[in-house]
Amino acid sequence: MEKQGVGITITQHILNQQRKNPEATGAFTTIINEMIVAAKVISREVNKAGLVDILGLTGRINIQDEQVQKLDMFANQVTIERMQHIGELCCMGSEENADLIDIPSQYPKGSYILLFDPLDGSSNIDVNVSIGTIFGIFKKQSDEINIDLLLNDVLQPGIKQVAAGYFIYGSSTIMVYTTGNGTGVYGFTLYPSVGEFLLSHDNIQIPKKGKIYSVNEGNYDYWDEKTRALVDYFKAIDKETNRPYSSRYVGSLVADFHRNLLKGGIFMYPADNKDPKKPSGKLRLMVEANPLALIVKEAGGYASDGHGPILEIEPTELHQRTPLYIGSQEDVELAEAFIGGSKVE
Ligand code: AFP
Repeated sequence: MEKQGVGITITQHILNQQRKNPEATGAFTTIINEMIVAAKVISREVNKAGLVDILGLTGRINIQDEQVQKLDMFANQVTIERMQHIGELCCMGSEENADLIDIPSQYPKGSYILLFDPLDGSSNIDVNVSIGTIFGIFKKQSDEINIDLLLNDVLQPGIKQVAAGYFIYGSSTIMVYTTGNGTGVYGFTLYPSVGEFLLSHDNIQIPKKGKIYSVNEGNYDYWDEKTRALVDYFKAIDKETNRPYSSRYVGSLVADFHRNLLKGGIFMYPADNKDPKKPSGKLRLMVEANPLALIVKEAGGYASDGHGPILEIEPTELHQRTPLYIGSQEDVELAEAFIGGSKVE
């Protein structure tokens, strides 16, 4: 018989996953459900951004020394306000806040830590290119409740994330998430007419090798020789290895990552010598690289800093940056061979 319903909703999917895990308490379902509410609100604002006076810069500089746009602040505030009352989080960390964000005393605290980039790719807001929200969730390791002492619990390697995901606000609004441990990666599309995220990408698997490389090649002269050799390799003509690769880069990590996750290929943000304050490149380990690294691993791909797995980096700071090579397993291993110096062309 033909299905009369709307398909599998995200809530239904999470509940099904939860039932497979006898230890699950439902906390995760609560966290994700509230993230979805925040994302729906952000998505609505992004969609009407061209119509109201919300575009443009606030003139403020954030902790990363970048100009903060109004929608970034809005997305940050909405996420904090939606997540602080649910009783499952002990603290949050946002790309937009220098310090950890405490849970106000009127709300109960839980044992999970939410780290997020509220609006990734925000320099693309004004030009209608897809932007997104990225998040990773850790479980607290200690019994600590004092916010000043919680940083040690937050600074865990990415492999310890209990879940990670992202929302893309583009031609449609999409959510992709994983709960790690071989449970797979699932994508849901927001159907505005029913107001629900419905399963649209079941058990996503990234091709082992791709044909796309994504990098800001304007930084070529800021890279070291090994990085340049890697990019030259992707561009060189060689029928046997299916080269040259195609170049695709929009400058929104979520959008570039999502395309390569579905089609295969490699996204890179290498270390460079453009800014002495950022020798490891631009991207942040805790709110960008780690969540996407867990997702790509679950989808059969790989994420590296050029020398080893992103997920095994022991963080030392909330806002630390890392070089990032992420995507199809064979392409990222090839990048490691170049960056590590074992492959030279
Ligand atoms: P913005 O949020 O400032 O637009 O930065 C986006 C981002 O963090 C990431 O989404 C992109 O992949 C990367 O920076 C683009 O950086 P470049 O403009 O240096 O290529």
